[in-house]
Parts: sequence; C-alpha cells; structure tokens
Amino acid sequence: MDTHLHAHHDEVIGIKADAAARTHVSVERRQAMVREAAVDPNGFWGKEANRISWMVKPSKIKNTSFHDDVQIKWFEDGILNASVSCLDRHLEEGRGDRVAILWEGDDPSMDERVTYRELYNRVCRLGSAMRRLGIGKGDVVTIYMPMIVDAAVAMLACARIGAIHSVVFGGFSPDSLASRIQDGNSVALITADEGRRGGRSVPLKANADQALLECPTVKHVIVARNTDAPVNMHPGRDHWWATLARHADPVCQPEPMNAEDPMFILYTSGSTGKPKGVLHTTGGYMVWASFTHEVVFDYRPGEIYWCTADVGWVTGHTYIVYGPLANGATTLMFEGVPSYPDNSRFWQVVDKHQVNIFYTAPTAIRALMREGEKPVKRWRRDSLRLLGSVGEPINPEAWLWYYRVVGEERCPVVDTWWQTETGGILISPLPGSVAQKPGSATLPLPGVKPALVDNDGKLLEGATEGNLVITDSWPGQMRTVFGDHERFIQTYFSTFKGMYFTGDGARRDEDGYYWITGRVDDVINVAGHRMGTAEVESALVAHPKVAEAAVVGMPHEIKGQGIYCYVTLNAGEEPSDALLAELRNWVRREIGPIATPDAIQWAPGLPKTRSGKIMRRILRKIAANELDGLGDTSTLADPAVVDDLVANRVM
Ligand code: 6R9
Repeated sequence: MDTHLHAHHDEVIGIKADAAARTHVSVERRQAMVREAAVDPNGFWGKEANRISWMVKPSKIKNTSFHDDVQIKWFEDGILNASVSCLDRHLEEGRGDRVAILWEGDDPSMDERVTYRELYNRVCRLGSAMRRLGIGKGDVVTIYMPMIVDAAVAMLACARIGAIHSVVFGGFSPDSLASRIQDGNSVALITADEGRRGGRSVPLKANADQALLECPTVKHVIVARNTDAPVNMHPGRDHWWATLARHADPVCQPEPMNAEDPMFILYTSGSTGKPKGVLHTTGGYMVWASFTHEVVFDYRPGEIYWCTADVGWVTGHTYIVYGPLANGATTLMFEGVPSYPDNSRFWQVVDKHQVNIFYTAPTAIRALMREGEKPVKRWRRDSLRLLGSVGEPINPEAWLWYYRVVGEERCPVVDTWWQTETGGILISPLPGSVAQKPGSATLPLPGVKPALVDNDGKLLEGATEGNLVITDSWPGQMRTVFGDHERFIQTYFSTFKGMYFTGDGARRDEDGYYWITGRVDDVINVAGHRMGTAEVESALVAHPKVAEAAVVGMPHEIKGQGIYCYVTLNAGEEPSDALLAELRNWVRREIGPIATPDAIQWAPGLPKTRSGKIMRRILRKIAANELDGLGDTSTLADPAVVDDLVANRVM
C-alpha cells in the first residue's frame, strides 16, 4: 500500500459553523444516539425501525450472537416488503410527483426524470410480468445491466415479488457472469441489448448469451432496449422487457416478506479464488440503508443527491437505490464516466442538475486532481453542500483537494468506511457533529462497536494499530454466504473468536479516530474495486503457456493499488512482448477490464518456503520497489530466486 496513505496528518478541520447550523444531527443529538444505541439497542433500533413501512411491525428487535454458531436476527417477527418503503409509501404520503431517479446519460445530451409514481408503475409492471413467467418468492434473479433506470426498476421489481436479486457488474466477462449465475442457481436473467460508457458500447446481451451456454438453470431472459443495437433473441427463453410490460397487470401486490427473508445476494472477492455470495436480508438491511443515508449525508427532503457508483457494487445498492428511495430522495443515476466527454463532466452534471450531495471514490478524486483545478473551476458547483468518499482509504492530499478545490471549504467531507458485508456505512463522521481529519473515517456510527486486536485476537486499548473487528451486530450486517454458511463462519468469525473480522487493518489515534490502512488479507483494492489476488492468479494459470503465477498489489498513484503479476512459463515457452500482451488480454477476457494487470514480470521461479508456500510478503516488497526491507530470506527453498526477481522487476 502506498506510503502516503499512512502519512500521519494532524490537521483537524473543525465543525464548520455553517454546516453545523444546517445539519440536524447536532453534537448533542449524536452523543444521545450513541449512548442510547449502546445502552438500549432494542429501544433505539425499535424506534429507528419506524423509518420504513411494515405490514406487521416487529416486536422482537435484536437477537444476535457472534459466538459459537453465530446467530444474527433483527426484527425477526416483522413482515414487510422493501419496495413498499421505496415506492407505495411515497405515493400515499403525497410524494408521487417528486423525482425519484434523475438519470444522466453517458451522452451529455441525454437525461430522464422519473417520478416516484412513474417508478412505481414501471416496477409493478415488471413485477407482474415476472410473476406471470412463474418467478416468485425465494427465486434468484441475476441482473446484468448498464447504469440505466431499468437497472433500479429490475432490482425493485425483484424485491416486490420476493425474488432474490443478484446484480452482476456490467463490466464483468461472460465467464464471471456465468460463475455467479451458477453459484446462485438463478432462474432468470435481466439484461439489456448494450450498455454505454465513455462513448463506447458494452455488448451485454452478447456476453449474456455466451455465459448462458453454461447456465441451464436460467429459464427466462428479460432484455431491455437501450442502444437499439441488434441482438439475438433465443425463442422461448428471451423476452423483450417492453413487450412483457405492455401486457402486464399494472397492479402488483407486494410479497409479504419476513424481516429475515433474503433480499439480495452480491458477490464479492475474498482471499480465495471463488467470489462469495454475500447475502442480505430484508428488515435489517432496509433500516440500515435508510438510517445511514439520512444521518451520514444529512439528507433533507427536496435535495438532489448523487452517488457516482455503479449498481453492480454494494455502494450502488445501498446509496443509489435503497437508502435514497426509502428516504424519498431524488437520486441521480449516471451512466457515464468522469472523463467523458472531458474531465469536467462531474462538475458540469453537478451544475446542470443542481446537485447538493455528492458521493464518489478516492480513485476518481485522484484522477481528477491530476488534471488540475481548471476543469473544476469551469463550473460553479455552488449547489454542493456535502461531499462523500468511499471504496478505499483516501490519502490526505486527495481529501484536502476535494475539500478545498471541489467544495471550496464550504462542504464537510464524509469519508465513509464500510464493506459489501456490512450493508451500509459503519465508520464515518456525521456532518456538523464530528470534527474532520483529512484521511480518517473518524468515528463509528451509533450502534457500531469497532475494536482493534493483535494477531492473537487480544483487544488493544488506546492509540494503537491492529486488525479491525466489530464486536457486536448492527442491523445491516450480512447473514450468510449464499449456499455456504460454513464459509461465512470461517471467513468472518473464526480468525478472532466472538468478533466479526473485517479483513482490514486500522490505526486509532488519541481522539479515538479510526484511520483505515487497507486490507490485511490477499484482497487488493484497485480503483475502488475489490479483487482477490487468487482470482487473477487462477485466470493466469488457466492460460496454456503459464505454469505458475503469483499476484500482489503494488502502489498506484491513481488507482490506489495496481495489479502486479509474477508469471512462470511452462518449460520450453519463451517470454516475449507478444505473450505479455496476450496475457493481459487473457485476464481481461477471463474476469473483465477491471482486472487488467498493470505489470507482468517473468519469473523463472517464485520465492517459496521449504514447504512450498509462496512468500507473498517478499513479492509485495519487490513490486513496491522496497528493496531494502526484504527481510529474512534464509528460510526459502532457493534464496537465489529473490535476486533474480529484484534484478528484473518491471516499472
Ligand atoms: C463499500 C465498499 C470494502 C473494502 C473495505 C476496505 C475498503 C471501503 C473505505 C475503505 C478505507 C474507506 N474501503 N471504504 N478503506 N476507507 N472509506 O467499498 O465495499 O467493495 O466490499 O470493499 O474497501 O478495505 O474492506 P467493498
């Protein structure tokens, strides 16, 4: 990990008077919430549960244990449907004409405003159509969509009929899509003809067709028209969305769901090669999404809120779709990229739609920072009042640039730490009630109990550094790994007994502020995308000329981490530039463009212990060009391989 991320930064940016005056979570209210959530979690979360709609209100609130056979139940006798909180309720309470989704196309001349009433109608028609196809409660439906309104409609329609959605990022390859469909036993796939990003098209339907060759469980494919590109339609299996919707019943009764019924699966990388299906249930997730969206972003009715993530990631689920819609917000959905048509696109969109709250990733901030202030200053940005960051540690330099140049020192910055597994934000300042320190996610939200432990699981006190764990449950927590509860317990609750292990390391300072230092496992974070090094390794060794591969993260100016690969070829194969290019493309094709290697080094041998374990610590150091601290190499089977790797490091 980049050393500048560790830079201790003592600057404290106080609570801005202006921000404090406008925020409704005052210092006192925050303290009261923290106290109440700690002392009386049942009382506190029982009350917060009222922020969403229930068919039957829960009487049991918290029933959780991180010990032995981990049990996590929230609101367990409550009955609800997530789509009702996001749609019906707003219609009943007179918000039907408010814009729910403000869509901005990749092409700057394209946009669309969808009111809560229109969204409700679109969701109901798709939900009815899916029911007609025989899809219902508990069925898994994979969604492989571009960033268009229909992506949110598809998610909500699944929620409405009780189907479990599994959104797969539109940038993933056919193989990655297929393995996620297979793992979930999906019965249906919702996709589009094509997606568009940065002026280029993404052949989603063609990718899906290829993936489906290996997915016999999928009986129905629903295809949205987006670019109007010609696609193959497989008779009996494939349906045009518009045709289904035209003939569908406009009334679609919401499926009554128990609070602990599954709501969605989202695949995420871990230390092994196989992505995990993180499973979230209905009640706790919705309460957490709504609560955190309101208090962290200080959301006020009527405001325009923009999260630049993709719905293929958890940030898109919780902070583009469910959190904002549960709160009756206007959520901006952007199809494009920050650099198209030029590097001022974000700020042009902020002015065009008068965005008040803006939430993006450090990698985007660093990329824009490199282009200087001019593209930012071309636009006014005077509607902005709050800025957020998510996805990876934000280095103080980027934080300060975001705060000073983008926000003109007027907007608090919320650096929000969380994970796919946590469902929503766990550590973040609440604007106006927590003084900011550039580079720190600051303090836990009410009801969140982080701690630091050493490698033996001993709790560390005071200002220190260690493994970040959470010692008690919060409503938005994942409940299991889909189809593999043993793996859930193994991954998250066995490293440190009785605690949820995040996989992250962190430092805690004298004020109790948390500074996340990055992953302590074999997961790397490339431009905010989480990736298991084992996934890239297995893609590489699948190539016929590759004997062995080891992949590590390396510091990268813009992306935070880049992908550094050590590759050993089969006997008789010769390294060449052509093979290098071929391997890069191979990984892109196997996983997707986000996994493209930044560096490939030919390694005649890899540093291994006598028992055959690859010493990744050494490989990380070489990739980072930290050649002085290679440590003890005497336990290696063949110490000479290290000299060769050092002499031939690339970049
Ligand atoms: C929401 C999301 C989770 C991992 C997490 C950590 C890193 C996310 C961060 C952050 C430092 C922040 N991470 N937010 N690190 N500061 N504000 O990104 O989920 O894709 O599952 O990634 O991302 O390493 O463990 P996910």
